[in-house]
Amino acid sequence: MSQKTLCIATRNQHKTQEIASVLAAYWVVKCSADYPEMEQLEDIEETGDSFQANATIKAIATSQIVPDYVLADDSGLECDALDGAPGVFSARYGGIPSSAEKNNAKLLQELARVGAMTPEQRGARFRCVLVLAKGGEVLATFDGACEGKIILEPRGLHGFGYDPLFVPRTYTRTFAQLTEKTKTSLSHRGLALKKFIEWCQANPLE
Ligand code: ITT
Repeated sequence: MSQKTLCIATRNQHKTQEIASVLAAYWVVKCSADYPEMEQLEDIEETGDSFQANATIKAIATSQIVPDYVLADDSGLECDALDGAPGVFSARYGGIPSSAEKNNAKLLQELARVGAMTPEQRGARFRCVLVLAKGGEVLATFDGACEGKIILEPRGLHGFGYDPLFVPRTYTRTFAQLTEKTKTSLSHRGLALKKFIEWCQANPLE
């Protein structure tokens, strides 16, 4: 793969960091904030009812403005005991203005409210959908999921979002207690990025 420029269509610096760490070997990685022309774009409304729909909305809107290849990430957490919530509302689950603290507090409160207090009742997964676009056209879509469970109180200082509450299957530590490298080796985003890299190797871009 030659070193082309890839714009990560996100305002979430944690996502950009995780994605850039993996893709920097292949791409010159930028994010939406690196493009002055993006200032003309109002907040992109994520009106879809799936990660795929919202990642597509972000990828198309951004690639209509920036000249480079664009990769959008839509991701979130699904809890079995909450019928898949917070799902596409993960970023703002605890209300607006959003914060990880409010989201995590609401998640613990909701799981307690429905009586899901044992590890067996607290099954959950992170999902990530990545959409590659250029010039307003979708080129490809990649997804990844990571199964695990939600613990009773936050542990760890790394990562972002729900990481201090999520223990991946076969692990005892939360995502926030693992290094970024270990998290990425098993995470929803890491798995989707692996598919993206394999796709780029099979489909060299102009
Ligand atoms: P952009 O739309 O600008 O990309 P965002 O943070 O609003 O930023 P999403 O709409 O995709 O992005 O919401 C993703 C939310 O899901 C994120 O804010 C976290 O609350 C949660 N999330 C996703 N991936 C996560 C991860 O790896 N670790 C912890 N929480 C994660």
